[in-house]
Amino acid sequence: MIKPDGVARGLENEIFKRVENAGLNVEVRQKMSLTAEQAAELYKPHLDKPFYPGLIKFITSGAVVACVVSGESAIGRLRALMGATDPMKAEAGTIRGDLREEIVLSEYGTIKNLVHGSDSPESAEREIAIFFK
Ligand code: FUP
Repeated sequence: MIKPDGVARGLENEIFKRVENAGLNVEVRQKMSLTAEQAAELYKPHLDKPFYPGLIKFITSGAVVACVVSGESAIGRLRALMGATDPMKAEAGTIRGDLREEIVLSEYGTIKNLVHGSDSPESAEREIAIFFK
């Protein structure tokens, strides 16, 4: 998923280019605004975290692009391409490292890191069902 900061900054094509150049396939892409219910479901694993309320506000603050990405070892390779959660720690050559803003904290106190990627086949299945009925 391209998050609201990536969409607002017009980085969709740049991000898709990087994903496809890495040999992964973007099978489905759809721009949408997440409902409060979708956001809560997506970030259910973070319900107890102090940053959870801000995360929900941030992710519903603008359009996102939900995607289904496929390919050999797609999850691990996409996450490597995304870089570390904190863009200030993300290496050069990664999406978060190369495309980060000077200030990576959102007005909601959460990290603006441009993209989200499922971290396991189980979470991919769970998350795809949130976006695509
Ligand atoms: P990731 O798997 O890299 O997307 O990161 P996490 O699942 O650990 O975190 C989900 C989102 O919560 C991150 F993308 C950004 C946000 N977050 C914060 O805002 N502050 C934190 O300290 C940790 C995560």
